[in-house]
Amino acid sequence: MGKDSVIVYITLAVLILYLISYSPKKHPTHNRHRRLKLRFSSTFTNPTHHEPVAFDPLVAEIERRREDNQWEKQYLEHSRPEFLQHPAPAEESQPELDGFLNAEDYLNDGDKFNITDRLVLLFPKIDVDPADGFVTENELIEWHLQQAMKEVWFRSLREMEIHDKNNDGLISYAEYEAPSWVKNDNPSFGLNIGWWTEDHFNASDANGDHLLNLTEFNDFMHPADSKNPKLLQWLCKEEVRERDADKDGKVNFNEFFHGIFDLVISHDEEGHISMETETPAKRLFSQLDIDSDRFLTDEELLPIIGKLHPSERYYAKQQAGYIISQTDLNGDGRLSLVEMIDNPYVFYSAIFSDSEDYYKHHDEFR
Ligand SMILES: *[C@@H]1O[C@H](CO)[C@@H](O)[C@H](O)[C@H]1NC(C)=O
Ligand SMILES: *[C@@H]1O[C@H](CO)[C@@H](O)[C@H](O)[C@H]1NC(C)=O
Ligand SMILES: *[C@@H]1O[C@H](CO)[C@@H](O)[C@H](O)[C@H]1NC(C)=O
Ligand SMILES: [Ca+2]
Ligand SMILES: [Ca+2]
Repeated sequence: MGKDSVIVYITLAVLILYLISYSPKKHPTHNRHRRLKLRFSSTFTNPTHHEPVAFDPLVAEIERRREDNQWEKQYLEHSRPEFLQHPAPAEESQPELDGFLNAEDYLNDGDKFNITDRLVLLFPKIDVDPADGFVTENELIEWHLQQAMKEVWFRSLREMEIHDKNNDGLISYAEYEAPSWVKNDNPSFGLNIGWWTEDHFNASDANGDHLLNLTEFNDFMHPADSKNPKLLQWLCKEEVRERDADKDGKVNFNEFFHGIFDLVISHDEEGHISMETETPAKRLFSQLDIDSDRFLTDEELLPIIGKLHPSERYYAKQQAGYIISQTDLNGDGRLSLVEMIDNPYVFYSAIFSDSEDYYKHHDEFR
């Protein structure tokens, strides 16, 4: 080793020590560097649990690959450090991620994953209706919905591969194995009693061939997002069964008020119903009680089933609303590229290491 390189190394070492000791104080709190953290989703073990989708499709892709056991294995076996040199692409093509020693290091390396550049790249993809240089709440909702749908299909496809033992692209009930927590006799699981049963399976089988193709299987996994009337009816029946405390097969006002009505309020997108008093609950109850027998049947619950089991659109709306509230600094209800670039972490909040609380209220759903 030459004398010059020794000097270079010592200089570097001093510089690094200086940076380590000094940098935390240098950054103002609101702008401190926050480490982006990949999530391991629990949706895999409990598919109806909901988590916010990644705003950035590239992050979603990394998360998906990282969750994928095969990729995980591949990435341990074939880590190829040369890929660490490759920056995130400026165009749509996905980078070779297989070799990244640590995808999180990649996300947190400003030279490879520059959040400003990502937002500049993504902005015109979101600003489409119309493309006027501003991102509206509706554009954000559509964007998140697209990302969520990709996520949902990916999960259903992977789940399908696990269950489809004869590899014919269809699932029979014999092939399907309900998750272990379904069979668990633990009383705390009692509420979920009808899920993943043969009844649930049959209702998902739209064309009645006793097999689920990917569309039907995806509906099976996400009944609230389904358009299949048989499945929606099953979901309503299931709702009655869960709420029916006195086991008479119908929902009376008390059973409606404590359980169903709270959920309707918390998922009311327009915020019309806000008071938690009996009056609006009674009004809604009598609206739903078509035959006025003072009980709600499964058919009568159909109009509000989307509020009891929020759809992906509901969550997309929630995420869009959150982003606007945090980012729309001039209060005109829409986002300019400058506003987005000034608040980059809002868009990556789902993967903040310190974001765990933001979406905690989602946990109430199975
Ligand atoms: C990201 O790129 C922008 C220019 O596009 C640059 O101004 C900024 O310093 C870069 N940030 C990092 C962390 O490298
Ligand atoms: C589901 O459908 C199959 C085939 O028609 C039938 O044999 C089975 O009894 C049904 N199961 C339930 C729980 O309805
Ligand atoms: C599954 O079958 C339904 C008809 O029951 C059809 O509309 C749908 O396109 C099929 N999905 C796939 C992925 O083949
Ligand atoms: Ca099969
Ligand atoms: Ca009852």
